[in-house]
Amino acid sequence: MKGYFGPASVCEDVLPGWTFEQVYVDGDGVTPVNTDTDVRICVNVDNLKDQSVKFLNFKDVKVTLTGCKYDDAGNPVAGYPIDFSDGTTTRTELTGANGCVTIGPLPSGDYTISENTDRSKYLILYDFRPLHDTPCTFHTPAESGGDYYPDACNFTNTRSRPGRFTGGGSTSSLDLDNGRVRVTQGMELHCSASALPNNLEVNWGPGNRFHLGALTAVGCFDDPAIIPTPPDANFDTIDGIGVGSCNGVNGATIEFTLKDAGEPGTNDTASLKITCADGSVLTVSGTGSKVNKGNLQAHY
Ligand SMILES: [Ca+2]
Ligand SMILES: [Ca+2]
Repeated sequence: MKGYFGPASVCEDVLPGWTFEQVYVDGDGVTPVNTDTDVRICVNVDNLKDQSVKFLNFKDVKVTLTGCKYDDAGNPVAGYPIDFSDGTTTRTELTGANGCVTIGPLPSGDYTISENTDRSKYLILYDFRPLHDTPCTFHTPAESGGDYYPDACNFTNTRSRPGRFTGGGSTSSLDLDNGRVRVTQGMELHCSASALPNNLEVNWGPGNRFHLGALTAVGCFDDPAIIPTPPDANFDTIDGIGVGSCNGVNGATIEFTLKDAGEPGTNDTASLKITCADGSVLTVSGTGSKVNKGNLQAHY
Protein backbone atom coordinates (compact mmCIF):
# COMPACT_ATOMS: atom_id res chain seq x y z
CA MET A 1 0.00 0.00 0.00
CA LYS A 2 1.31 3.43 -0.83
CA GLY A 3 0.37 6.74 0.67
CA TYR A 4 0.91 8.63 3.88
CA PHE A 5 -2.30 8.03 5.75
CA GLY A 6 -1.02 7.71 9.32
CA PRO A 7 -0.41 4.81 11.70
CA ALA A 8 -1.68 1.42 10.53
CA SER A 9 -1.62 -2.24 11.50
CA VAL A 10 -0.43 -4.70 8.89
CA CYS A 11 -1.36 -8.35 9.41
CA GLU A 12 -1.08 -11.67 7.68
CA ASP A 13 -3.25 -14.70 8.36
CA VAL A 14 -1.23 -17.87 8.90
CA LEU A 15 -2.60 -20.46 6.50
CA PRO A 16 -2.71 -24.23 7.15
CA GLY A 17 0.60 -25.92 6.34
CA TRP A 18 2.56 -22.69 6.82
CA THR A 19 4.49 -21.66 9.90
CA PHE A 20 5.50 -18.14 10.72
CA GLU A 21 9.21 -17.45 11.09
CA GLN A 22 9.82 -13.68 11.19
CA VAL A 23 8.28 -10.35 10.23
CA TYR A 24 10.44 -7.47 8.98
CA VAL A 25 9.63 -3.74 8.94
CA ASP A 26 11.96 -1.80 6.65
CA GLY A 27 14.28 -4.80 6.69
CA ASP A 28 14.52 -5.09 10.48
CA GLY A 29 13.10 -8.11 12.29
CA VAL A 30 10.42 -7.00 14.77
CA THR A 31 8.21 -8.71 17.33
CA PRO A 32 4.54 -9.09 16.38
CA VAL A 33 2.25 -6.82 18.39
CA ASN A 34 -0.44 -9.49 18.76
CA THR A 35 -0.26 -12.64 20.88
CA ASP A 36 -2.36 -15.08 18.81
CA THR A 37 0.56 -15.61 16.42
CA ASP A 38 -0.58 -19.11 15.48
CA VAL A 39 -3.49 -17.57 13.50
CA ARG A 40 -2.22 -14.12 12.47
CA ILE A 41 0.84 -11.90 12.62
CA CYS A 42 0.45 -8.15 13.03
CA VAL A 43 2.87 -5.23 13.21
CA ASN A 44 2.25 -1.50 13.55
CA VAL A 45 3.73 1.05 11.16
CA ASP A 46 3.63 4.82 11.47
CA ASN A 47 3.39 5.25 7.70
CA LEU A 48 4.94 8.72 7.75
CA LYS A 49 7.37 7.62 5.05
CA ASP A 50 7.58 4.73 2.58
CA GLN A 51 7.68 1.55 4.64
CA SER A 52 7.89 -2.11 3.79
CA VAL A 53 6.52 -5.04 5.76
CA LYS A 54 7.70 -8.53 4.84
CA PHE A 55 6.50 -11.79 6.35
CA LEU A 56 8.71 -14.87 6.23
CA ASN A 57 6.88 -18.19 6.46
CA PHE A 58 7.81 -21.77 5.80
CA LYS A 59 5.52 -24.26 4.15
CA ASP A 60 5.22 -27.97 4.76
CA VAL A 61 8.20 -28.30 7.08
CA LYS A 62 8.19 -31.53 9.04
CA VAL A 63 10.43 -32.14 12.02
CA THR A 64 10.95 -35.50 13.68
CA LEU A 65 12.78 -35.54 17.00
CA THR A 66 14.37 -38.42 18.88
CA GLY A 67 15.69 -38.67 22.44
CA CYS A 68 17.55 -41.71 23.79
CA LYS A 69 18.70 -42.87 27.21
CA TYR A 70 21.65 -45.15 27.98
CA ASP A 71 23.31 -46.32 31.15
CA ASP A 72 27.04 -46.03 31.79
CA ALA A 73 27.63 -49.44 30.20
CA GLY A 74 25.98 -48.20 26.98
CA ASN A 75 22.83 -50.27 27.43
CA PRO A 76 19.50 -48.73 26.34
CA VAL A 77 17.14 -47.76 29.15
CA ALA A 78 13.42 -48.30 28.59
CA GLY A 79 10.68 -46.31 30.30
CA TYR A 80 12.80 -43.24 30.86
CA PRO A 81 11.06 -39.83 30.55
CA ILE A 82 12.35 -37.44 27.87
CA ASP A 83 11.05 -33.87 27.56
CA PHE A 84 10.43 -32.27 24.17
CA SER A 85 9.82 -28.53 24.34
CA ASP A 86 8.97 -25.98 21.65
CA GLY A 87 9.63 -23.16 24.10
CA THR A 88 5.98 -22.88 25.07
CA THR A 89 4.82 -26.37 25.90
CA THR A 90 6.71 -29.43 27.05
CA ARG A 91 5.71 -32.92 26.09
CA THR A 92 7.11 -35.85 28.09
CA GLU A 93 7.42 -39.26 26.43
CA LEU A 94 8.92 -42.50 27.73
CA THR A 95 11.70 -44.33 25.92
CA GLY A 96 10.95 -47.70 24.35
CA ALA A 97 12.84 -50.99 24.50
CA ASN A 98 15.63 -49.58 22.30
CA GLY A 99 16.12 -46.72 24.77
CA CYS A 100 14.73 -44.15 22.34
CA VAL A 101 11.49 -42.26 21.75
CA THR A 102 10.60 -40.37 18.58
CA ILE A 103 7.92 -37.71 18.12
CA GLY A 104 6.67 -35.98 15.00
CA PRO A 105 6.04 -34.81 12.42
CA LEU A 106 6.14 -31.39 14.06
CA PRO A 107 6.00 -27.95 12.45
CA SER A 108 9.17 -25.93 12.06
CA GLY A 109 10.41 -24.24 15.20
CA ASP A 110 12.95 -24.16 17.99
CA TYR A 111 12.99 -27.36 19.99
CA THR A 112 14.79 -28.54 23.10
CA ILE A 113 15.18 -32.18 24.09
CA SER A 114 16.09 -32.79 27.73
CA GLU A 115 15.95 -35.31 30.55
CA ASN A 116 12.95 -35.16 32.82
CA THR A 117 14.03 -34.83 36.45
CA ASP A 118 10.74 -35.15 38.34
CA ARG A 119 11.58 -37.98 40.72
CA SER A 120 8.21 -37.68 42.46
CA LYS A 121 6.63 -38.84 39.21
CA TYR A 122 9.18 -41.21 37.67
CA LEU A 123 10.65 -43.73 40.08
CA ILE A 124 13.15 -44.87 37.44
CA LEU A 125 15.01 -41.59 37.99
CA TYR A 126 16.27 -42.96 41.31
CA ASP A 127 18.39 -45.40 39.33
CA PHE A 128 20.48 -42.77 37.52
CA ARG A 129 22.86 -39.92 38.32
CA PRO A 130 23.70 -37.27 37.60
CA LEU A 131 20.54 -36.03 35.94
CA HIS A 132 20.46 -32.80 33.93
CA ASP A 133 22.66 -34.12 31.13
CA THR A 134 23.13 -31.37 28.57
CA PRO A 135 19.93 -30.77 26.58
CA CYS A 136 19.96 -30.71 22.78
CA THR A 137 18.48 -27.85 20.78
CA PHE A 138 17.25 -27.85 17.22
CA HIS A 139 16.16 -24.99 14.98
CA THR A 140 14.43 -25.69 11.68
CA PRO A 141 16.60 -24.55 8.78
CA ALA A 142 15.30 -21.52 6.89
CA GLU A 143 13.75 -23.16 3.87
CA SER A 144 10.38 -24.61 2.98
CA GLY A 145 9.32 -28.10 2.15
CA GLY A 146 11.88 -30.10 4.10
CA ASP A 147 11.67 -33.17 6.29
CA TYR A 148 14.12 -32.77 9.15
CA TYR A 149 15.46 -35.62 11.25
CA PRO A 150 18.06 -34.12 13.56
CA ASP A 151 20.47 -36.54 15.24
CA ALA A 152 19.04 -38.29 18.28
CA CYS A 153 19.72 -36.52 21.55
CA ASN A 154 21.49 -39.02 23.81
CA PHE A 155 21.53 -38.98 27.59
CA THR A 156 23.94 -41.22 29.47
CA ASN A 157 24.02 -41.41 33.25
CA THR A 158 25.57 -43.67 35.83
CA ARG A 159 23.30 -46.43 37.01
CA SER A 160 22.88 -46.97 40.74
CA ARG A 161 25.75 -49.05 42.11
CA PRO A 162 25.11 -52.27 43.99
CA GLY A 163 25.78 -52.32 47.71
CA ARG A 164 24.30 -51.24 50.99
CA PHE A 165 24.51 -48.67 53.75
CA THR A 166 24.70 -49.40 57.44
CA GLY A 167 24.52 -47.09 60.43
CA GLY A 168 25.46 -47.14 64.05
CA GLY A 169 28.98 -48.48 63.96
CA SER A 170 30.52 -49.08 67.38
CA THR A 171 27.82 -47.00 69.04
CA SER A 172 24.28 -48.24 69.24
CA SER A 173 22.66 -45.53 67.11
CA LEU A 174 23.07 -42.43 64.99
CA ASP A 175 22.24 -39.10 66.58
CA LEU A 176 21.11 -36.25 64.35
CA ASP A 177 20.27 -32.64 65.07
CA ASN A 178 22.11 -32.72 68.41
CA GLY A 179 20.24 -35.79 69.55
CA ARG A 180 16.74 -34.57 68.70
CA VAL A 181 16.50 -37.42 66.24
CA ARG A 182 17.95 -40.88 66.69
CA VAL A 183 18.31 -43.62 64.10
CA THR A 184 18.37 -46.75 66.19
CA GLN A 185 20.61 -49.75 65.92
CA GLY A 186 20.33 -52.07 62.97
CA MET A 187 19.97 -49.57 60.14
CA GLU A 188 20.64 -51.31 56.86
CA LEU A 189 19.56 -50.00 53.47
CA HIS A 190 20.36 -51.71 50.17
CA CYS A 191 20.98 -49.87 46.93
CA SER A 192 18.11 -51.72 45.26
CA ALA A 193 14.53 -51.75 46.55
CA SER A 194 14.35 -55.51 45.93
CA ALA A 195 17.57 -56.34 47.81
CA LEU A 196 16.70 -57.25 51.40
CA PRO A 197 16.78 -56.63 54.27
CA ASN A 198 16.05 -52.92 54.46
CA ASN A 199 15.76 -51.76 58.04
CA LEU A 200 15.36 -48.23 59.28
CA GLU A 201 13.92 -47.00 62.52
CA VAL A 202 13.85 -43.31 63.46
CA ASN A 203 12.95 -41.99 66.91
CA TRP A 204 12.16 -38.43 67.89
CA GLY A 205 10.58 -36.89 70.90
CA PRO A 206 8.42 -37.31 72.67
CA GLY A 207 8.00 -41.00 71.98
CA ASN A 208 7.64 -40.94 68.17
CA ARG A 209 8.90 -43.83 66.10
CA PHE A 210 9.03 -44.38 62.33
CA HIS A 211 9.49 -47.94 61.13
CA LEU A 212 10.38 -48.60 57.49
CA GLY A 213 8.12 -51.15 55.79
CA ALA A 214 9.75 -51.22 52.35
CA LEU A 215 11.78 -49.10 50.00
CA THR A 216 9.87 -47.82 46.98
CA ALA A 217 12.87 -46.56 45.00
CA VAL A 218 16.51 -46.13 45.89
CA GLY A 219 19.90 -45.48 44.34
CA CYS A 220 23.56 -45.40 45.39
CA PHE A 221 25.98 -42.97 43.77
CA ASP A 222 29.31 -41.28 44.08
CA ASP A 223 29.26 -37.67 45.18
CA PRO A 224 32.49 -36.24 43.73
CA ALA A 225 32.60 -33.66 46.54
CA ILE A 226 33.03 -36.43 49.13
CA ILE A 227 36.35 -38.24 49.35
CA PRO A 228 36.01 -40.60 52.32
CA THR A 229 39.02 -41.84 54.23
CA PRO A 230 39.28 -44.74 53.97
CA PRO A 231 37.34 -45.15 50.69
CA ASP A 232 35.14 -48.11 51.64
CA ALA A 233 33.01 -48.34 48.52
CA ASN A 234 32.69 -46.94 45.00
CA PHE A 235 29.77 -44.84 46.20
CA ASP A 236 29.21 -42.61 49.20
CA THR A 237 25.60 -41.51 48.80
CA ILE A 238 22.29 -43.34 49.00
CA ASP A 239 18.96 -41.70 48.42
CA GLY A 240 15.52 -43.09 48.15
CA ILE A 241 11.93 -43.16 49.22
CA GLY A 242 9.95 -45.70 51.19
CA VAL A 243 6.77 -46.47 53.07
CA GLY A 244 6.27 -47.45 56.67
CA SER A 245 4.49 -46.66 59.91
CA CYS A 246 4.53 -43.95 62.56
CA ASN A 247 3.91 -45.29 66.07
CA GLY A 248 2.44 -48.43 64.55
CA VAL A 249 0.07 -46.62 62.16
CA ASN A 250 0.66 -47.47 58.50
CA GLY A 251 0.50 -44.92 55.71
CA ALA A 252 3.74 -43.08 56.50
CA THR A 253 6.34 -42.18 53.88
CA ILE A 254 10.02 -41.34 54.06
CA GLU A 255 12.50 -39.61 51.76
CA PHE A 256 16.15 -39.77 52.68
CA THR A 257 19.67 -38.97 51.54
CA LEU A 258 22.56 -40.45 53.50
CA LYS A 259 26.20 -39.61 52.87
CA ASP A 260 29.23 -41.48 54.16
CA ALA A 261 32.24 -39.18 54.41
CA GLY A 262 34.50 -41.77 56.00
CA GLU A 263 35.50 -42.39 59.60
CA PRO A 264 34.85 -41.29 62.23
CA GLY A 265 31.29 -40.47 61.23
CA THR A 266 31.45 -36.81 62.20
CA ASN A 267 31.28 -35.65 58.58
CA ASP A 268 28.52 -38.10 57.62
CA THR A 269 25.07 -36.68 57.01
CA ALA A 270 21.55 -38.08 57.03
CA SER A 271 18.74 -35.93 55.62
CA LEU A 272 15.26 -37.27 56.27
CA LYS A 273 11.68 -36.29 55.68
CA ILE A 274 9.09 -38.47 57.33
CA THR A 275 5.40 -37.82 56.72
CA CYS A 276 3.04 -39.70 59.04
CA ALA A 277 -0.49 -40.72 58.13
CA ASP A 278 -1.87 -38.01 60.45
CA GLY A 279 -0.05 -35.37 58.40
CA SER A 280 2.69 -34.67 60.93
CA VAL A 281 6.12 -34.24 59.38
CA LEU A 282 9.64 -34.72 60.70
CA THR A 283 12.31 -32.97 58.66
CA VAL A 284 16.04 -33.33 59.25
CA SER A 285 18.07 -31.26 56.82
CA GLY A 286 20.96 -28.84 56.55
CA THR A 287 23.20 -28.65 59.61
CA GLY A 288 20.70 -30.81 61.53
CA SER A 289 21.50 -33.75 59.27
CA LYS A 290 25.12 -33.93 60.46
CA VAL A 291 25.77 -37.14 62.36
CA ASN A 292 26.58 -36.17 65.97
CA LYS A 293 27.15 -39.68 67.18
CA GLY A 294 27.61 -42.89 65.25
CA ASN A 295 28.85 -43.70 61.78
CA LEU A 296 27.23 -44.25 58.38
CA GLN A 297 29.04 -46.72 56.24
CA ALA A 298 28.77 -47.61 52.56
CA HIS A 299 29.55 -51.24 51.66
CA TYR A 300 29.89 -52.96 48.32
CA1 LIG B 1 32.93 -39.56 46.33
CA1 LIG C 1 31.11 -42.85 57.78
